[in-house]
Amino acid sequence: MMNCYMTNLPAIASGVKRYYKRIGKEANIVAFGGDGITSDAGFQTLSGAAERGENIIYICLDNEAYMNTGIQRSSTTPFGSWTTTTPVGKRSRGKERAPKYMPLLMAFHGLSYVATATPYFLEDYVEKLIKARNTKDGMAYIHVLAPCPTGWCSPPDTMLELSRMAVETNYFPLWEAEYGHFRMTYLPRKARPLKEFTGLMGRFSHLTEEELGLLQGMVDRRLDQIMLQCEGRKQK
Ligand SMILES: Cc1ncc(C[n+]2csc(CCOP(=O)(O)OP(=O)(O)O)c2C)c(N)n1
Repeated sequence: MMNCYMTNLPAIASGVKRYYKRIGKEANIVAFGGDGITSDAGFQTLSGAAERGENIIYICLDNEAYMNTGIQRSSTTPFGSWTTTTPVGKRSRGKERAPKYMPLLMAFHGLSYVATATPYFLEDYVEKLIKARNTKDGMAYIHVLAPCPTGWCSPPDTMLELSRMAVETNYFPLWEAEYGHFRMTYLPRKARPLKEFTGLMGRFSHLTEEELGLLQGMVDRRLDQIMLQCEGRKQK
């Protein structure tokens, strides 16, 4: 176990892996980073390590804001969400921008393995961890939606429900890409209305029907982008 600066987690993990290789030891090196590290402060070193094909397992625990410094917005904070730096009041209605979708960005680096996961779908997550562990020829990246009741303004016991509803509403689709071959690992038979997810949290409670519609549009477009990758495979 080793701690490092936010900006250089992927570089440190790469170095540790290379050291073990040099002394002839097989070791799985697992890097855990928040969404702030992954999508903002450490994005450059992560992209570099991915492009070099470093044989590490990188797990992003995405709670959609910089939580331990006081709930500031990150690149993955969703549109409309309240955070302390995207307040809700007369002049601001939460985050104005769409989030950066890290898992697809990482897949487009040409990684050996990329997957999304969330704690409610635990068996799905475990299978993905096993595939990541078995990846011996490049980076394995797993993007985990890690609900944070404190930062999302919901009761403390709602963590698993948030995790479940994020998937059932298609807010957070579960998929994997093995060597560029995309596959949905779970697809709700009939998606639940987005409100059943957003309504569980105070961070979205100010949204009007119109704003919710905009967020729904972003959710739909993201799913379309993922499905396009899966279908591209079928056509071959
Ligand atoms: C180079 C650097 N800049 C700033 C900080 C201060 N800092 C510590 S934790 C943190 C927020 C991390 O957010 P995230 O990666 O999303 O993880 P979370 O707290 O949400 O789990 C920041 C800015 C730091 N440790 N190192």
